[in-house]
Amino acid sequence: VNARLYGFGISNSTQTAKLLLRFKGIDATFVELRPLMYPLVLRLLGFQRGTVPALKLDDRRIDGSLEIAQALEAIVPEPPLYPADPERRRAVEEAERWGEAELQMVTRRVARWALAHSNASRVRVMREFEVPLPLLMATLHGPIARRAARRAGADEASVRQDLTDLRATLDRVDVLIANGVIGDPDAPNAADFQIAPSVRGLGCLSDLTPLVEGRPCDALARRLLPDAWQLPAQLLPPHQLAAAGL
Ligand SMILES: N[C@@H](CCC(=O)N[C@@H](CS)C(=O)NCC(=O)O)C(=O)O
Repeated sequence: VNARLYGFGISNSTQTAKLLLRFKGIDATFVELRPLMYPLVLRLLGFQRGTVPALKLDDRRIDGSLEIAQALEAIVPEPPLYPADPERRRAVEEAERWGEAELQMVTRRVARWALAHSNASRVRVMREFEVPLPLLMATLHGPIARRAARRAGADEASVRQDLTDLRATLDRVDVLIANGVIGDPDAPNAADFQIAPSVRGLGCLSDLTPLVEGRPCDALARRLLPDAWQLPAQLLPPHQLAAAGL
């Protein structure tokens, strides 16, 4: 098959699509989109949703990480993304849907709000990544960051709730591992690939690393995604970190 994946590197759902393609042994061309214009670019390319990941598979256009998993499973059944046993399969599908609909959004809201809520946070990121003219670039990126946060529904209150619930959210992933739904190194499944990037993304926010580090879900995320960026500390303000018990 001819596969072309549109996405961007730091996006959790793009990482899911990359893991799925690699697992199925499909050598896709990766097209890295720029954060500002990509919803429009994707629509011009004929995709419906304007979100990443978006996959062109021969003549088909597939939006969304869940849909990509299903399409790949249909054209390349081996190795399987879902267990053969019906009960185990239901558990994996449920975990995958939770990872896609809820966990992904936690990482997305927290990360986008961290960049949107203060110029000082953006300056820290620009400095960390040695972007030239960090003060100017942080200011210029303010409107982009705020719009991205709004699109994800990330505001003061939703992020406070995400942080209040964060330990319980990570516990839920650890329970999935303890119950054998995900985390088998010899037979990773669609839920592993859906959940790991969002856990990895939370751990990469240095403010939150202490909450993630050392957990079974952290080990799983690091095993599947050994290379990751690390964002500097103090992107989230103290009152929000207090909501997470930090
Ligand atoms: N649940 C969808 C979510 C995809 C999604 O929202 N991706 C983000 C990037 S991580 C995006 O493209 N957002 C579009 C926007 O901000 O307008 C999936 O797994 O494919």
